[in-house]
Amino acid sequence: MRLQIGLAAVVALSVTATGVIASEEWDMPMAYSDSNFHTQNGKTFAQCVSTATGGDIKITVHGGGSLFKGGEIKRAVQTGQVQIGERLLSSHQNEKPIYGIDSVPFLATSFEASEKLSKAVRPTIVETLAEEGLHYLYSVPWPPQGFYFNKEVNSVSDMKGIKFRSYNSATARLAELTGMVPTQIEAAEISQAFATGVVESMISSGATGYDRKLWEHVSNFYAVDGWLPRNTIMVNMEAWEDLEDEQRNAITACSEMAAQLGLYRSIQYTDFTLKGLADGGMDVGVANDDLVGELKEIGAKMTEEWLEAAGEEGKAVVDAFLED
Ligand code: PCA
Repeated sequence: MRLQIGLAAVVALSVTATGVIASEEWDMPMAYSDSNFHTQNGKTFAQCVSTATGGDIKITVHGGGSLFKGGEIKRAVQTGQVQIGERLLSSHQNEKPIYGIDSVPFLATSFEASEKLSKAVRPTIVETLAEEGLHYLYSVPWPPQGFYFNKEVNSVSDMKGIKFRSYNSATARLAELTGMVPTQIEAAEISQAFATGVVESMISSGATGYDRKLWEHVSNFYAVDGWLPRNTIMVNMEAWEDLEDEQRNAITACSEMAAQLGLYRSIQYTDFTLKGLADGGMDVGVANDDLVGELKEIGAKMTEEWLEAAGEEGKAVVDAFLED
């Protein structure tokens, strides 16, 4: 008799549990083209979550800015229009300077350094995002940044007056300090902006130039390895808190997997896409030492400006990163 009661209790409990674990369908806007490794990685993450939760949480990835454009994604997640999304966090540096730490020129210039900086800043970013109603899941670096020009460029003076595509306030500032004229344009709109002559130059990864077939518009790529900006995947805090512990654990495990896989994909994509630019007909090389020297001076000025904006909090992270 006692045993029967026990069994009944177990059954009731699992029914209740099944009742509580409602199935969720989440939309995940991403700003970059479907073929891009970030988007592919987001799809792997979504698949992992679906598998790990036995299909209870289904995430639909919307690539190429098709659901929300890059600039709208953070807000869409914050306001609960979607539950999850990916954003280049440095584009929100004007809201919170700490978000721009990965775009400080010449601070972290390799994949290894990018990972180290990301680890050092993570607690601060987690906290800052939480204050904004967002839960941090993981971030993935873009390949190192280099310049695209439609002519040979050997010094900063060669850049004067060039119409430059920026993607965050750091790239706009870099343009100003090199005498170029910046216009902020999302990656999804790059091809059109170059085709119509709105811009004629940019700094980005080989990956984005390859995705957008930049060889149709420009002739030269100069590797500078200025920095490696990162895309961050974040969840609306209420949606996150509404989940069961087991579901959060499953998503956290998939996030860790996706972070590692994304890093690997980014490294792989670096040489592949630089070769792709060359195959497309571009002159792909490394910026000369004089030019790099001039850019580093500008970088030092921008580092100072960023440290001033980011205050004690930013300085503590940079110090920890440099000491490690
Ligand atoms: N591609 C993105 C950000 C950095 C990168 O490599 C872009 O150009 O918008």
